[in-house]
Amino acid sequence: MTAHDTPVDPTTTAAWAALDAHEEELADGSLREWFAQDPDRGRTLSRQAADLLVDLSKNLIQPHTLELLLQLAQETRVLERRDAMFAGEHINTTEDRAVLHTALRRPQGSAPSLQVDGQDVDADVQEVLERITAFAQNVRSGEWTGATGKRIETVVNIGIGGSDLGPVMIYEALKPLRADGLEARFISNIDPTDAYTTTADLDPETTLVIVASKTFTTLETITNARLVRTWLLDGLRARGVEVDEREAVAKHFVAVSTALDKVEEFGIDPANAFGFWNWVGGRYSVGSAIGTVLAVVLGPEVFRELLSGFHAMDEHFRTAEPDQNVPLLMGLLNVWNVNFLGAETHAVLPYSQYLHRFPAYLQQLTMESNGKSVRWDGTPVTTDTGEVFWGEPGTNGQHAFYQLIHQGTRVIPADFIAFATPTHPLRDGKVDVHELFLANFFAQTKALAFGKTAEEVEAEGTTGALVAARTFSGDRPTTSIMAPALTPAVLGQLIALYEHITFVQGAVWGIDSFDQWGVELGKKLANELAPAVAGDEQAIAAEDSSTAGLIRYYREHRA
Ligand code: G6Q
Repeated sequence: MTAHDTPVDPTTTAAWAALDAHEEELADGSLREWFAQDPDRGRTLSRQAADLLVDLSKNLIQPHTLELLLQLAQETRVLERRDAMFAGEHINTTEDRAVLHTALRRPQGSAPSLQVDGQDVDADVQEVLERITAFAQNVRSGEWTGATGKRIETVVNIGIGGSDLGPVMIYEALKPLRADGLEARFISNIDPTDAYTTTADLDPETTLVIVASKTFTTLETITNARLVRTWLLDGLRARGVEVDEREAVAKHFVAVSTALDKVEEFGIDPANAFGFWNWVGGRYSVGSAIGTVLAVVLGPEVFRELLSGFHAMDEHFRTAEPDQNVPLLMGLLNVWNVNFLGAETHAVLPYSQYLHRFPAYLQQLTMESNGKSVRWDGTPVTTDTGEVFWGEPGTNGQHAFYQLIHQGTRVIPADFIAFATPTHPLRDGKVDVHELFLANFFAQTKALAFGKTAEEVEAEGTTGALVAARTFSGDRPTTSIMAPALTPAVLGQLIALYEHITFVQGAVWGIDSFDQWGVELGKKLANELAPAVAGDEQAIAAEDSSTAGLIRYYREHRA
């Protein structure tokens, strides 16, 4: 396959027609029936991918559904596209780029080495990784100091979107592993509140700033970087430090970017910059130098363990047989849920407080990748694409929006994620609180699958109209994902799992999951509106009546 081949229209395949007919047959069945008919269903529909156990059995599928979905994958040439991605073909057609986040995770010495567009990708990756490792060690050991000779205590990462969400999510997830006396903070929003509140209580003498921007032109990031540079220089001066600006910036600012020329223009010494490459998409970049903040605060060994987890899932996706290939099956299952069962959203519900930013991270990964209406050859898509991803950690969600998942009118497939070993094994008297927590996980997935019939409600003594209100239809699809513990490697596996699920969906739908023209538009428009917002009457008058009215409101009411 070449990356520019016309995508196969999935709706014209034999598998699609068969899935349509199959969906009608299945509509008469139920999870209660299917579990009763096949007492081994839980096992036959479970799979293992690296350290993850993935139980698909509480989805609205029969084993034959998976066969038909795999046929759909074959007819839409998903695995050929996967191989093209791993080989470095330019499958990001609208930007004419290779898509090689998987190369960031290849272990040192992988053979044969990966050559793409005339570059030894493996050598490039290892070189940057070694520089990051050395830098992280210097900061952690105290060898690297601020301008006044004090060791670094806080690393502030300034970035947005793909240059923020991954690092924040992973930092939050692995916080227990951070070094004593070293913390990370993140500034992303151009709302000045973000820069202000994040730096308000920091000591500039012990603060190191990482400006993370692939393009180094993003308005939010460059503005925030300038704000923090001013904060830093003013702060040092206020302490009576004689500031040589260049020297102070060199000691307190490093950069991560693919545009090293722009880094220099900003005033950061290129010797303090870590590069990556245009074949790493922003939302796929946390395994690149974008993860430098993690290598510093969590440690380079933790960062490498994370990469090894990513790689384990990459290898699973690249080599596992289709019927055992978890990202392939889960991606196809999402297609089934969206295109055949009519799901419009997908909940991700981690039973781990440390994963509280995981749904937000996945929102960018999945929705920026597959929120598209045209295919990679510019023709319109032929069916619904990208569902809305959302979620919150359990059990908090149970006391809020789960009501709609249990008894609402919409089908909401949900992924439940949990870990056997707690990070903090607390007891409440004799009760192991983690067991209480997991009991909720098991209870919810069970209730969603099997519901509660009117007879069961009546048997408890309920009568009249209340019976209907207390009845649960069941047949609400869920996937359960379990792992031994939330280690860096397991987290890497989980992230790569969702990356590849997203890839599979995009490949079936024929879309370029690696561009983001919708984001580019927003970046451009905000810059264009700046004169009007600043009060240029002619510019305001040129706007539509709604935008002009809102800008005038702002100008009149600003205190
Ligand atoms: C990700 C998107 C987008 C990007 C941000 C930041 O895939 O392209 O979220 O990461 O807009 O861009 P920079 O890293 O270039 O500042």
